[in-house]
Amino acid sequence: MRLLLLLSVLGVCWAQYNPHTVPGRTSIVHLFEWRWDDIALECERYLAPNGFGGVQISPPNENVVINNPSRPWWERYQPVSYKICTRSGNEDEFRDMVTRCNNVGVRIYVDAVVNHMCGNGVSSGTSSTCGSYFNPGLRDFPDVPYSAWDFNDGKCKSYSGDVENYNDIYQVRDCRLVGLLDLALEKDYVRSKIAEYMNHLIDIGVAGFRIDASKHMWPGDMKAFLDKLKNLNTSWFPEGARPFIYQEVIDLGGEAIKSSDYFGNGRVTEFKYGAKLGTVLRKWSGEKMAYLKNWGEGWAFMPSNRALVFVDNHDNQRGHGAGGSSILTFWDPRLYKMGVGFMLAHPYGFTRVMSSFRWPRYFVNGKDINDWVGPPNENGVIKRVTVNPDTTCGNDWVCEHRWRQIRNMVIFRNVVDGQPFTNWWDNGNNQVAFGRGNRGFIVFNNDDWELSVTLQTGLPAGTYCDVISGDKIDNQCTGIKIYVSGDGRAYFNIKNTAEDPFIAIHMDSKLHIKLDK
Ligand code: QV4
Ligand code: CA
Repeated sequence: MRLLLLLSVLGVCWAQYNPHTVPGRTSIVHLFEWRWDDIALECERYLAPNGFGGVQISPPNENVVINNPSRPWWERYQPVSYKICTRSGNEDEFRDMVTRCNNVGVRIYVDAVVNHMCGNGVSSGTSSTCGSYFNPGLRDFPDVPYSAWDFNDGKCKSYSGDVENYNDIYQVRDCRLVGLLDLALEKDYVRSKIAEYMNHLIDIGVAGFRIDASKHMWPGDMKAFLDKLKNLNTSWFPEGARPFIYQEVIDLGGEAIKSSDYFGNGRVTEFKYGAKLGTVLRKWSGEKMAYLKNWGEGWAFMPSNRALVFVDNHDNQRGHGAGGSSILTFWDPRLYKMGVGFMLAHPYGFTRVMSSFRWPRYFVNGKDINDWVGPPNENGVIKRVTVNPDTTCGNDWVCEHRWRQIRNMVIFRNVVDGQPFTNWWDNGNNQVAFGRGNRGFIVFNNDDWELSVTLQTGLPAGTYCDVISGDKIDNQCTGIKIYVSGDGRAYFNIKNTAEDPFIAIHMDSKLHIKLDK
C-alpha cells in the first residue's frame, strides 16, 4: 500500500512535466494559425493514424485586430479578453476540436498569453476579434475585467516603461515586452483571472499549456496561478492528472535569467537545440556532425526530462525571438528534413514539430520585411487547409508534418520509445549513425562524398524498408531496402547527391518473411 501511495505522490509531483499523450505517442505538432475546424479534421484523418501525440494551437483568446500592417500573425499575441473567440474559431468550434481530437487520442496544448495584454500604442475601441471594447491608454479591459490597478506601470523602473536591459531581471519581469501592457502577477486578483481562463480550457478537455513570454514573469508568480489549476478532465485523463506545462524561456546563455529558474513549474523550451543543430548541419564555425556524439546534456542543454525541443518555431523561422540565421526551416527543405529527422531519432527532450504557412519573404539588407505577414486568408478569414491527392496541403499551408520523411520519423520515435542511444559511428566528419537499442537505426551523410560502410545496427536479422526514401506498404518497400545480417550488421550506401542523404529503419519497417504455403 505504501508503495502505491509513493507512486501516486510521485505521479502527482512530476505530472506537470508529463504531456499526457496516449502511450506510444511521443511528439506534438504546432499547427500555427490553423482554424479549429481544420485541426479537428487533421486529428481524425492524419494525426491519429500516424501516431502524433498532440497539437499546439495558436492563442484561442480574443486579440486585437491590427490593420496596419494588415492582420499580422502577431496580433494574436496581443490579448483583449479571455473569450474563446479568434480568427481560428469560436468557443463551440474550439470545444468540438478538443472533443474530436481527444476522442482519437490526440491532445490539445494551448498557447497561453498571460504575461500581458495588447500593445501600449494600440488605439482604444472595439477593433478586436470578438468586438470587445478595450482602452490600452487607460489600461481598461472591461471584458476580463482588468483596470489600471492590474498592470505593472508603477513597478517598472526603466526609462521608457519597456524592457530595455535583459540583464536587469526586474525590468525583464516588471516592464513592458515590446510595449505590451504588463500584468501585475503578484496580485491574487490577476492570478485568479488567469487561472479562471486556463481552468475553463481544462474543463473543455485540453492537456496542457505553452506559457508565452515566461521569462517576463517571476517563477513564483507563475507557480501561484499554476497551483490554482484544476486536474485534467477525467473524460479523457486519469484522476489527478496535472496539466502539462512548457514555458517559453529563451536562454542561449549569457543572460541573468536562466531556464533552470523555471524548472519547478514544468518543462522549458530549449532554444539552444535548434540554434546549435542548424549550425552543425550548415557546417558553420567548424561544426560537424561527428560532434553530435554527446548531443543533449553534453552540449550544456538542460536535463532531457525538462526540455521541450524543436528545430524551429513560429518566431525564429521568420527572424523573431532567438536562433538567428542558423535556424533551419522549411525554406531549406533538404537540411530541414535532416534536422527534424535527427531530432526525432535522438532520445533527448520532448519533441515538437513545426507546421507553417508560406509567406512572401522579401529581404532588404538581410532582413525579411514581410516577417509580419499573417496566415493565408480571404479578406481576413483564414483559409481552409486543403489536402492534395498526394497528401500535401494547398492554400499555402506548408504542412511539414505531412512530409513523408518527417511523418515517418514521428513514427520512428514512437517505435523506439524508451530504447537507449546505442551503436554510435562517425567518420570523423559529417557521416554519422546511431541506433536506439534493438528497435531502430539511422545513418546520415552530410559530407560532399559518398558514404559506403557496413555498420552494427543492433537490429535483428531481416530486410528493412528505409522510411526516408519510401514507405513499407503491403509488406513491400517503396524506397531503399536494407539487409541486416544475423550479427546485426548492414551495408549502407548514401550518395552525397541523394535527394535526402539519410536512411532510417526500425522494427515496424521490417518486412515479414513470407512462409511458403
Ligand atoms: C512596438 C515597438 C515597441 C513599442 C510598441 C508600442 O517595437 O518598442 O513600445 O510598439 O506599442 C508587435 C510588433 C512590435 C510592437 C508590439 C507592440 O512587432 O514592433 O512594439 O507588437 O505593439 C510576437 C512578435 C512581436 C510582436 C508581439 C505582439 O514576435 O514582434 O510585437 O508578438 O504582437 C523575446 C521574449 C519572448 C518572445 C520573443 C519574440 O522573451 O517571450 O521576444 N516570444 C513570445 C512569442 C512571440 C510574441 C511574444 C512573446 C509576445 O513567441 O511570438 O511576440 O507575446 O525574446
Ligand atoms: Ca511581466
